[in-house]
Amino acid sequence: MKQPLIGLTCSLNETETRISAYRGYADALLSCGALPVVLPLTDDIPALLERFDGFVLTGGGDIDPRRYGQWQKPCCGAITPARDEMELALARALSERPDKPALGVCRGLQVMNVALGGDLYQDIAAERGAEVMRHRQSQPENCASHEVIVTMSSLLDEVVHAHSIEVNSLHHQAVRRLGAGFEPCGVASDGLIEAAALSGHPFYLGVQWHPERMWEKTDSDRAIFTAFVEACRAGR
Ligand SMILES: [Mn+2]
Repeated sequence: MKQPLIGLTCSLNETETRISAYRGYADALLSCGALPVVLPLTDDIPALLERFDGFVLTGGGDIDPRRYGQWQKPCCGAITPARDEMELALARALSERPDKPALGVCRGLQVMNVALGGDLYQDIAAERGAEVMRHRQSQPENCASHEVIVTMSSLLDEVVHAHSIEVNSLHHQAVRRLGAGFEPCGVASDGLIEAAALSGHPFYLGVQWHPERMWEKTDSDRAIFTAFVEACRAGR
């Protein structure tokens, strides 16, 4: 059986001397029969599309708000312009490639949304205040802290086969206005968008939580990686 080659976008450290990816992505993908590779920061997106069967836009820090038409507020966190540049170009290119599955995790969901023309809350607590619940959990990262209601017949529903799933929550930003064609497929009970998929694309899915920290013990999170790898194997 074909072992899909999966590119993982990298984090960049503060001194911009190291690229890395959280180990859970690699372990989850290996466990599903894929071969994950951490990508460099490059503007040669066509070369990546040529070689890799699918891509994970990984978690990380905040996107420069200028990328979505806002000035940076004090509540926004640290930004990494070089990473924004590469990931936004990749996410945009992937939106036009139905044969290349894309999975966005946390920042990755936000990158997908901004690439499609949407925008973000720079800080949920500062901009939405008391009307939303706590999305930066105090529990350990591999424990669920809130529910996500799954949109019936959405891609997420096809993947997890559930009306509701329990997820961890390690974010301070969130999708505000959705980009073109990006449709919500999971929402928290306070109404915040927790998952979205690009209509017309077989597998362009972003989730606001971190399945790479839960997949070993949570069926719905393991199912996300399994379905993604299956889509990469099929080249759809
Ligand atoms: Mn959340």
